Amino acid sequence: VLEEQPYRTAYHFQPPKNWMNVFLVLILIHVPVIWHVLLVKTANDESADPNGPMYYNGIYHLFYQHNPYGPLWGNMTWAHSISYDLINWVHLDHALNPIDPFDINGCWSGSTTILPGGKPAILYTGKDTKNHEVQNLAVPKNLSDPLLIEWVKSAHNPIMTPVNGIDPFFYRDPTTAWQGSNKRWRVIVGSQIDGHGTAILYTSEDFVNWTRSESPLHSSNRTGMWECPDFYPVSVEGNGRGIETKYVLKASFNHQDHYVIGLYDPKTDIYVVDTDFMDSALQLRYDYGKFYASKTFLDSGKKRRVLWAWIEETDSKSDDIEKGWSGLQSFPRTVSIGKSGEQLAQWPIKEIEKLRSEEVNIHDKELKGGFLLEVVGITGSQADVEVSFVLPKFEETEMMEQNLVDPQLLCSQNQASVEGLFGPFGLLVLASKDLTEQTAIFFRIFRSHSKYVVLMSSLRDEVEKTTYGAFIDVDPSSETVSLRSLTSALTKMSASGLRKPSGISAQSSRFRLFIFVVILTGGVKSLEALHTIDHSIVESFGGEGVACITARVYPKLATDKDAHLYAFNNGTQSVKISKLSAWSMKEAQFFQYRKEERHF
Ligand code: DQQ
Repeated sequence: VLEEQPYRTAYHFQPPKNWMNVFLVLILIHVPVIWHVLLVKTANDESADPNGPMYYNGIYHLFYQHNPYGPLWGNMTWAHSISYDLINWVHLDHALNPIDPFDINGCWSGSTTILPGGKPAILYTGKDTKNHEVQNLAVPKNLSDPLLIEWVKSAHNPIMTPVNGIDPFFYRDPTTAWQGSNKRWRVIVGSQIDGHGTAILYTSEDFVNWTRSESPLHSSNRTGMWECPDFYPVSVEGNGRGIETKYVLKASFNHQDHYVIGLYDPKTDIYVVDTDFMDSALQLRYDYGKFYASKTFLDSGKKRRVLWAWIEETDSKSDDIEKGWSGLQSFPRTVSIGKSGEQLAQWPIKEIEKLRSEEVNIHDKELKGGFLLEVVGITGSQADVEVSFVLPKFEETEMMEQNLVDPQLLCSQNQASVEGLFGPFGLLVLASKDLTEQTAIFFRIFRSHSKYVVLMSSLRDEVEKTTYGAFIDVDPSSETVSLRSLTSALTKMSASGLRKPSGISAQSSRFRLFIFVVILTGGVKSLEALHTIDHSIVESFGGEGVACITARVYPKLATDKDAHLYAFNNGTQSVKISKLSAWSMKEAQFFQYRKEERHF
């Protein structure tokens, strides 16, 4: 199966696909239920935006935009899966099907809210008979069902409509609702008004009758339509003011998820942002690679906020038809305010450690300029890698000619093949033995005015040539910058050793480039990175999670047992790997729930 499907992931969430003629029994200990479940074939699956993730009565629910009839976008339906650990999943029946006049052309994105008394409710966008966007309500059919399998749509639908200047084609994706100080419910809906991205604010007493507020919660004349807005509190340690609560507003536009942080007054609904969308040089984004239509939820059990996102394919539509599926969900990440108090920090949820198996460690290994070190003993196509580099003579860095520019541009001019002083150094993941195929994730250090700049990059194949870049703003007192990435493979590497890289070349037939630009304002001596790799996806975390880059990679040679992992240094100066820990990753379990086989 894996040979036929080298790009299916092992531990990233995907809808069911492969039919296996085995009967599996899953015993779930949290409820006195034994389910008999069967993996069934559902060829042709498309999955997109995560919708309404929630933690409810000890169970994680994930709904998502899903095309049950084909591998491309269309026939939008809310698919529904549940989990006890956010790793292993049971796929349930669809929660919302587009069959009513107010959603006949699609059940588009939305959110869940847990109402007082523990009653969950879905707010979602329906494409109605005229293809207009309207907002609808649905609630569980039977609250005593621990799995909340069936949902009923409200008789009052649609409960919000595009009137008074709202464009019916730019009006969608209601957020999780929250209560302001007068206990009235608030919700925002993404829109574009006079060409400007807008979060239209509504309030309600009863969750059914909604009144549009005079002013939107926020808008920006620097962007167009805001899709999938998200709005939530974060605790920030104020300068001598103790802990204060700030609010994050995320909007999806330009194929990217941008956020702002600000102060929200629950009495007046006035939201004042620190720096507006597209204003700062940093352009705050969750991820500087492929990462869209994301949504967070409060995990009240573990007291953390968890982030999901749609990771689209970057191959062609005909590739998607051939492989019979498209779309992944990111590995769930915790999200909180970073050390600077100005950026969010993300990290794969701790449960990822449950998936780690074989472990390899490298300590205090010098990587001379121009050398390559193979990391052996783990499965390179299915791995989690943490690496920390130390820079011995950090003062001698190259000058950057211009002021800081777009990190993507900066990096595309300084690819892994271009020799520098410090860097490029980093990892080659999903690399073939002869290095004709590789994904390089690397640091490159420059001095810019009084700052050091570190580029972190990765190379990809010919499908999409986009290079990704991220700035990392580092606390001057910190001596460490961190980065992490996750991968997935099947065989163990057999040999280790240092040898001169011969194939790190921009002319390589298949390569990909990610960039992390780290702005160092202090005496940073070490650089850490975390990479998670899973067959066709690499997620990298830098700067202790303030800069993340996710990319899809479609190796032809470096698949499964033929995927290799290397550390490399293509600069002239030596760097030292102070520590590298890599793990093979186990597969997550996915089950298909079948109603008739549920026994109490
Ligand atoms: N996807 C949904 C919309 C949303 C978009 C439709 C974002 O509701 O705006 O599938 O990817």
